[in-house]
Amino acid sequence: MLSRFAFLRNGALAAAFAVLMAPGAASAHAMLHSSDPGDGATLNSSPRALHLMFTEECRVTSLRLLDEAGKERQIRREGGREAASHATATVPSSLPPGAYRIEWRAMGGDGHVMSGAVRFAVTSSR
Ligand SMILES: [Cu+2]
Repeated sequence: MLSRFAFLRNGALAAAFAVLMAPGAASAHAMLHSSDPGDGATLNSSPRALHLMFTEECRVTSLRLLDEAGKERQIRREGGREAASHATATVPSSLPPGAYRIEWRAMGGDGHVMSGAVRFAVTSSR
């Protein structure tokens, strides 16, 4: 009986997922799904890398890290420039305490250009 309950529950999840993935939702263009550091995060040490995860594959055409003075900090993009659902950049030198902004720009599979920013703070560097 347990397996039957599991089957029913999976069926309900599949139905809920089908609603979420209905044509209206699926035709929406790619958006930022999540990031690391997350938007609004406060870190007690400099991040070694920045990760952006998108809701679908897109081509990230610009990825910049700015400090609170608006000065661009060096980061190094990882991986190729082909469409992907995530983008990663390493942070070669430790960031001093302060507020930072990751500014990104990407083109979705439907040709729409998206852009956004993720803000985070570093409270002490180690
Ligand atoms: Cu779009």
